[in-house]
Amino acid sequence: MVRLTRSITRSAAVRAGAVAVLGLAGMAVLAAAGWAAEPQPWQLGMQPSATPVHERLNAMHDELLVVISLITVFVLGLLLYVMVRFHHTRNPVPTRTSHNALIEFLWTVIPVLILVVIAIPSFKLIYYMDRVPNADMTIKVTGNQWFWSYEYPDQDGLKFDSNLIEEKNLKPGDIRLLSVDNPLVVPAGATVRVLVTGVAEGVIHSWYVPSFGVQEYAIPGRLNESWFLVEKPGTYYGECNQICGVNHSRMPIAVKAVAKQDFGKWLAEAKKKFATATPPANPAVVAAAAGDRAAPAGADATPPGNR
Ligand SMILES: [Cu+2]
Repeated sequence: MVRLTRSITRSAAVRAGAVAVLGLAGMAVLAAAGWAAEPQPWQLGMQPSATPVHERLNAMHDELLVVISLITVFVLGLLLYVMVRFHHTRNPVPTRTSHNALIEFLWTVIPVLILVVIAIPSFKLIYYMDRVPNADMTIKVTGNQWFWSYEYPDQDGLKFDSNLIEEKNLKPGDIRLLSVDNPLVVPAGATVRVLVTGVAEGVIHSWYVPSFGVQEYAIPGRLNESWFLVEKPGTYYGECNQICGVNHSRMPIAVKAVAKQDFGKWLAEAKKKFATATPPANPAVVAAAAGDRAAPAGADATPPGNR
């Protein structure tokens, strides 16, 4: 019986070793292949960072992984020790100890200290993500059912819709369920403020680009703010990650970061391509129309911040 147990343990150990070696080999292959800023089959870990925010998120994640691993190993060690040392065969008469001031003090204070150590970098990062440093440009993102619209308020209100490319229309290099007809284009190296909202008749969406570390809810009637600075030119993909209805999986996000001079060229072309037949709405006319609708009188006097 003892021999049987021992041989089972040995074969289990061999199996565990083989799994570990395979896992490490898989990670090495993935690392060697390099990750694009889109999800990869069998990918482990996060997408490579495209922005300073994501670099910090990644670092924070790695730090927490160390903390959580140490805690897990420590607790597992304690459990195993207790199971072996105080097994009824070794310890037939259990102690009746019920209080130990020193241990109770330690197991209260040490977790508090660990939480403080985690909270300090966490708050620093939250404030770093929240504050939009002097933005070079602003982009307004609107969630529709089920596609995104992008607007460049600094560029004469340049505005266009971004729709999924259907599977039958995919060209070589396109990615199924991620490529779109009109990606959002931004200059690499520029700080971009993103304002995210949803159409009034719509539902809540979420503008999420994993490699940017940006996830912002698109809520009808609210304007949420975030920012990103894409360091290298390239195409970065994301998806709506707020379950929003039947076509939730069909409203991907593609952001193309281009060199500054190429961005100027793209802007000129885009302004022609997306020029609308009707001129931009005259603000005075829009205000008057809003006033007509505002009955009972005074309903429109709500300060914008309270809406
Ligand atoms: Cu959505």
